[in-house]
Amino acid sequence: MIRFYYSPAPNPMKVALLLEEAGLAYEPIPVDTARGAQFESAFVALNPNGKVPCIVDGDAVVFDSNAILLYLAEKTGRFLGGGPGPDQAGQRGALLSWLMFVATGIGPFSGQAVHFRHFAPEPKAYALTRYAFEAERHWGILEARLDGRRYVLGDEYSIVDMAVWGWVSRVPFMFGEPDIWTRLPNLKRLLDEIDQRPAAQRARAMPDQDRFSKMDAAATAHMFRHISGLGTAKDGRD
Ligand SMILES: N[C@@H](CCC(=O)N[C@@H](CS)C(=O)NCC(=O)O)C(=O)O
Repeated sequence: MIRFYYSPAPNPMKVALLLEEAGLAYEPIPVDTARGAQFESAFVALNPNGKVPCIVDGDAVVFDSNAILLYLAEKTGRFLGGGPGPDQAGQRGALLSWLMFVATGIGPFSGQAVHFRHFAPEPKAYALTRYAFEAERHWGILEARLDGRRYVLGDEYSIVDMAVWGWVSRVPFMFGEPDIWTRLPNLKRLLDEIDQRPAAQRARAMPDQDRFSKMDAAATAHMFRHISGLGTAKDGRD
């Protein structure tokens, strides 16, 4: 049975979706990041980065959401974006490129865009502008990619779409723009389509919201340790 360390945040939710899509047996283990559980030594021993998600599958410990997506897709041989065919190398190239684009671009810039718009102390104008600009540029690239394609890799639903799904519902909050979908209609179409999937509904229903603390002052102290001065994962403190 796979142990799945999670919270209801974008990166763990991608993995919840794949676990549900693949019908894998798993035990969800909540990590209350708003109270610093990600820095407890037992968890840091699994993920030295002190962040969710992380899975334990027998002898394999896998952290970082996109690594977990690839690990589970390869384990099951599903959602890799292309069946056997003449263009397998091309499909593999596209899968890796778009997955890493989400991992290194969409995720980090979106996270920082949310941070600077909603949580960072003043002065923040420069950082807010820079991260909003870069996040929107990355989302614009995905929007263009989805023009004339049902999914990011084409006709087949893959782990790349699941990686996008983890973040895309946060886009209006990220930019402080409820109407932003008028500029990103293909992304909204993808979000709506995946939201309709039973696996997505199970993934969203899975986290018991009562088990996770809210983003209050204690949460920001635990999550923004460069401000609060609390130790980091390196300290491995409980
Ligand atoms: N690169 C990592 C990032 C993981 C990450 O940032 N997780 C967030 C939730 S989406 C988290 O654990 N935040 C708590 C913290 O930063 O202390 C991944 O893709 O899994």
